[in-house]
Parts: sequence; structure tokens; C-alpha cells
Amino acid sequence: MDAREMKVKAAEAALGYVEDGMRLGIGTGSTAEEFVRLLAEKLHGGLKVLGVPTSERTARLCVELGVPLKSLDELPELDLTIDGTDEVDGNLTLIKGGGGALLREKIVAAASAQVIVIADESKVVETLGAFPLPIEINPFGMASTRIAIEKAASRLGLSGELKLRRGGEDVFRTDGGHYILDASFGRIPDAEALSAQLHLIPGVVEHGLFIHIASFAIIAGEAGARTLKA
Ligand code: ABF
Repeated sequence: MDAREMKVKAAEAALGYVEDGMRLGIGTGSTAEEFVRLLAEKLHGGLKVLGVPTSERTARLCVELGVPLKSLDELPELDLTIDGTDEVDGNLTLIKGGGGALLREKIVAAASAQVIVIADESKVVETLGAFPLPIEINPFGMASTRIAIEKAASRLGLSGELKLRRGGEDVFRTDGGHYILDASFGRIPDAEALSAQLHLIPGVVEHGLFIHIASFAIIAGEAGARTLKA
């Protein structure tokens, strides 16, 4: 099974949790997009759901495939969100935001009664942090915010490069117009402590650590899909 087939397997398994009439948060990234494709097929077969996309990119795909969408303001409470991840550990703590949609993903997930993470085995880690942690920041005062992040990390014994994400020639902008610093800490042994420190910094809009948000994960590997619970 190649990587794409594993993503499809995880997406297929997640589709089994989607019920008629659900208000559905729809994630971002290549795994979530496999889910959107399968969902669209099911909708053509008669299933009815209303989706809230976590990014403009996902919204475009949904529109293209005929998945009916609402804004989160129209549907402020959701039954289920299905989204991908960059890393997941045994406590179901995640690093997300490689696709740049972490803020909307976190807002949508927090508005959902249940959150199912879909991923292939390569995303499962013992300790988070090999994947650089995306930190969404306000462009104003970026240099000060960077220093504040470095100091906060250092209080926790963490260090590493904070790289301003680029999109081609330009600085990458999120759907909300913010910048992203990708923090290569290498290891994040205490995600809760780092999250708390980052949230104290005014220029930090949000970060990619998702703690106590996922209900469970569906992990696809060579042997098929398995459920990962905390
Ligand atoms: C989103 O897409 C993210 O939060 C994560 O950054 C990324 C995962 O992408 P993929 O499924 O393409 O690996 O879910």
C-alpha cells in the first residue's frame, strides 16, 4: 500500500462515523481531501450533511465536488470534525498546521462534539517535535514575538530554529492573514507547558499543539486501519 492508499483507508474508516443530518467540520490537507472525495460520493448516494470547512482550500474542493457548506457562524456547534495531522502521540496530542490552517482547524475542532483524526502510520510518534511546530503570529511586531517565543522555549529547556514560512517568493499568509513561524525544537516532552507559555505571548495568535482535542485517531498502515485511543 502506498501513502495515498493509506490515507484513503483512514478516510474510508472515518466515513463510517458520519451519520445522516450531521453538522460536519471538514479538515485540511491531503488526507482530509481523500475524506472529502469519499464524502462527496456518499452525498451523491443520498447521505445528507452540512459541512464547515477549515480552510479556503478545503472550501474550494468541497464546492467543486458538491459538498454543501455553511460557515461556522451559521453552524456554531458541530457534531463531528474529521481532520488530518502532522504528528500524533500516544496521548492523542497532535502537531498540526503543516498545511497552514491550524487556527481555523482548532476553532472548528473546539466547536465539535467529536474530533476524529485520520492519518497514516508515518504520523505516529513517541515524542512530538520532530515535525517543526507551526506557530501562527500576527505580522505586527514579529521580531519581538520571535524573541518572546525563544525565551519561553528556553525556560522549558527547548531551543531550535524559528523559520518564517514562505510561500514561493513571498512570506506565507494564513487564511486569516497571519504569518507562521515553524519551530524546530526536535523534541517537545511537555506539550501542555509549551502551549501555556506560547499562549502568554500577545503576538502569538495560535500554535499547532492540539491537546485534549482529538476524540480518537484512525491510523492506516499496511495491515489496514486501526483506532488509536488515549
Ligand atoms: C492538516 O493538514 C494539518 O493540520 C496538517 O498540517 C496537515 C496534514 O496533511 P496531510 O494529510 O497532507 O499529511 O490536517
